[in-house]
Amino acid sequence: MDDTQKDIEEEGEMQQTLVLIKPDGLKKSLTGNILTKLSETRLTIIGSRVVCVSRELAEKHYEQLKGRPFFDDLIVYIQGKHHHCERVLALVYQGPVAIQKVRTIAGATNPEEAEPTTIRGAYGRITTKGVYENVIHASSSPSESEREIKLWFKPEEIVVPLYPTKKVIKDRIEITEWA
Ligand code: FUP
Repeated sequence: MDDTQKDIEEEGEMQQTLVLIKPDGLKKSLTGNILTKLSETRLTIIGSRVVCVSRELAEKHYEQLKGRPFFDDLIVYIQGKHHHCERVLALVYQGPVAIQKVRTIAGATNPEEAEPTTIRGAYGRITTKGVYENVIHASSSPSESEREIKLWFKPEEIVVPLYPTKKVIKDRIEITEWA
């Protein structure tokens, strides 16, 4: 039995999870603190990107929340428009029971209800408009993590093979290369 199989037997199902360090986390220079906290999970980072979030990407990411009263503010927030910092750091973590491990360290959605030692408890706040600026997103289930990872990452941006891929030849597509 190799080490990975041993981990799965001892610790549970091998999973991937999408983590977003949201614009408030970047603006407040919390990236290092958040990554240090997440390293307590002993999970492996298998992908990372700094992303300028378009409205389309934001709406697809939060598609299940469409229609909720806070939806429009949430889309503006995740695009960084509240923080003059239109960036999100997207990461994929992998390891046994990754989804629950990251959500436990992230804490409750509402930063006021989150344990003070969690990321959201320590660094989150609720704006006067009632939007939870909770610093971090973490996938909630295996089906959501697959949907979200495919939304935020291309296959070649993840360092291990995760999901089935296909080869397509795209004609007349303009790409930008280093000059
Ligand atoms: P979570 O899985 O913990 O990120 O929680 P949800 O998917 O329910 O919520 C997604 C985001 O919506 C939260 F990160 C913050 C925002 N939200 C609010 O602003 N107000 C609410 O009442 C609920 C969620």
